[in-house]
Amino acid sequence: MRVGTQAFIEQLRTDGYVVLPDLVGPSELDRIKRQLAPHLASAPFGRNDFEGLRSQRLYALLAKAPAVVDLVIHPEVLAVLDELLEPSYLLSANIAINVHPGETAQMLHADDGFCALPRPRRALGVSAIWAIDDFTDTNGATEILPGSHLFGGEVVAPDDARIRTIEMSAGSVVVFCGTTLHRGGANYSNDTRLGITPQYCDGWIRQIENMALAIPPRIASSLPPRAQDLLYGIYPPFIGYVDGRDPRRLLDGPSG
Ligand SMILES: O=C(O)CCC(=O)C(=O)O
Repeated sequence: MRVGTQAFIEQLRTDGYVVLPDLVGPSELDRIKRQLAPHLASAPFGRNDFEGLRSQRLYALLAKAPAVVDLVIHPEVLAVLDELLEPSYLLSANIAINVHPGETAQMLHADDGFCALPRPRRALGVSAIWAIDDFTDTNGATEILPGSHLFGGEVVAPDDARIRTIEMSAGSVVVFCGTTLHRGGANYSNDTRLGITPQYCDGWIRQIENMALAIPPRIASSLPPRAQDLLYGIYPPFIGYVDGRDPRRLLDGPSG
């Protein structure tokens, strides 16, 4: 299904998510994996059930693996964001999640749930989860409850029959509303499952990761201007200024 077509928008509005298959190829995936490898070699397992006691997480990802920027600013994904969010949206978090064999399913949650505003409401964020390895029904693929972006406070059982496993080949991405209930699945296989999740939010909301410290200007300066916008952009007319000026003026390069 092509981004922006009527059928595409219909699915997004009805189900609260879409899968965009095979957007990046093997050589780009290899480049990303090579940059992540030294970090994954020493990353600890998660500190709680949410992070995953058998999962590794890498935060501040653009400072560790700059090749990930191609996922963060992928035009097809940004086209979905343009359908769902106000202009001037920001990158809120950007995490690599390596789910090891033996990991159990995460709790169902909504990524913009930290915005404690009553539901149902429009999504204040949008998340993408990129399959860096194939996501299968046994290796911990993301699971989603279709239509849950429209829920109020409904309680959903962890084994609700409506929950779908998002099987997709490496290089594909699932994009979903910040209000859509989802979780990382259990890994019953013998292999790890690597995913990367850039999460975006409206520009007036505080980013989950403190991007000014996680990806400081010396690193942001070498990223493409679109990525700089997503890290440091101003929400009009002036939310986010530094000393009264657009922070992108502090960066070297084309935007500086
Ligand atoms: O790794 C996944 O498939 C989902 C992870 C997730 O939803 C999260 O940690 O917020």
